[in-house]
Amino acid sequence: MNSTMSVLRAAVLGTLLVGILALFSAPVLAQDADDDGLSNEQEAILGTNPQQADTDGDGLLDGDEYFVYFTDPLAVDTDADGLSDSEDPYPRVLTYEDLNGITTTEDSLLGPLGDLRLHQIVQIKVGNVITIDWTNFLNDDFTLRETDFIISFDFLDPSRQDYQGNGYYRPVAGENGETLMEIRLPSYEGIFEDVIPWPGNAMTISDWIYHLYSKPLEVGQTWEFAVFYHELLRWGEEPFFRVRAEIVDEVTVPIETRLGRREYRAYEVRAVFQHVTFNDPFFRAFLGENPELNLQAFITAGEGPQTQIILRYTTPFFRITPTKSVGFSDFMVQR
Ligand SMILES: [Ca+2]
Ligand SMILES: [Ca+2]
Ligand SMILES: [Ca+2]
Ligand SMILES: [Ca+2]
Repeated sequence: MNSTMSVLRAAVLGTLLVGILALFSAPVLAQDADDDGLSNEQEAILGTNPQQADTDGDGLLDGDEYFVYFTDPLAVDTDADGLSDSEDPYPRVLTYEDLNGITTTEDSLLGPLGDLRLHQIVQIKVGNVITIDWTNFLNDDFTLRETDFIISFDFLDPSRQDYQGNGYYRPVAGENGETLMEIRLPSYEGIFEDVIPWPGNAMTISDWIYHLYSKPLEVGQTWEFAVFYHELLRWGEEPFFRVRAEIVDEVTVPIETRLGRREYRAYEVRAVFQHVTFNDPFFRAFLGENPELNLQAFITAGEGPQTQIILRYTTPFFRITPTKSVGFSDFMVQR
């Protein structure tokens, strides 16, 4: 009897002790010793110093780098363009996951204004794996000046030879001084080469979202611009869409991070991609005579360009398969 009582008493005491310890340890776990917006526990996950508010010494607090700027709290110059995170107008590397599982994309905006480049590594998996390493040399409004890229093809079919090819888009002057673009595009069928008329303000399919991202945003703003789509050119279609975009609302968008789910305030953008000249019966059947593609994007609302982060956008994609197909790719920033 006595021994049962003492076992019970020990168990009750033990439970109490665990409860008391939990009471004390909970605030310890949530403690932010250096007041940088990350708890000591979160700093352990990220590898930052819990006793130092700015671990990499670039002038931005560890917590702000992770949650606000999307930069690396362990690197002075996240995108390695020679400008430190605090002085870089576009300091971050954005990794997008295609929610359809077809494409992964990593984007870095490099250089100061006047020498702006988008470095992009894209991997497209449609059975075959295509990897493209792009550098788009951009005007300050994100229209394209010229491009250099390397494309690697890893074919699923063992009877096809894998290959790697260099490509480019280079502006050239036409006979009457008009702007033309010389294009060399390694593709499934080999190298595609052409010279096409180029509207001065056109951007590529991967740059259109940055055109909006580079601006101060408010609900009600609209833009019109031309977007170039590579694959259409190879299939003999007019490669340009006319796009009209409008900021229609302010919304809240959830995003998963290594430190859990966070809600971000964002602008909702509606964009209409209009293409009037599909000649190919496949595209006409799929998209109609005068197709309008209605796309949606979310761009975080912040104080100035350093806190504007593209969260999510949808873009038309044209799968590169022997039987062409058309659809939409939905991209989201991953942390
Ligand atoms: Ca901290
Ligand atoms: Ca810290
Ligand atoms: Ca820092
Ligand atoms: Ca930088």
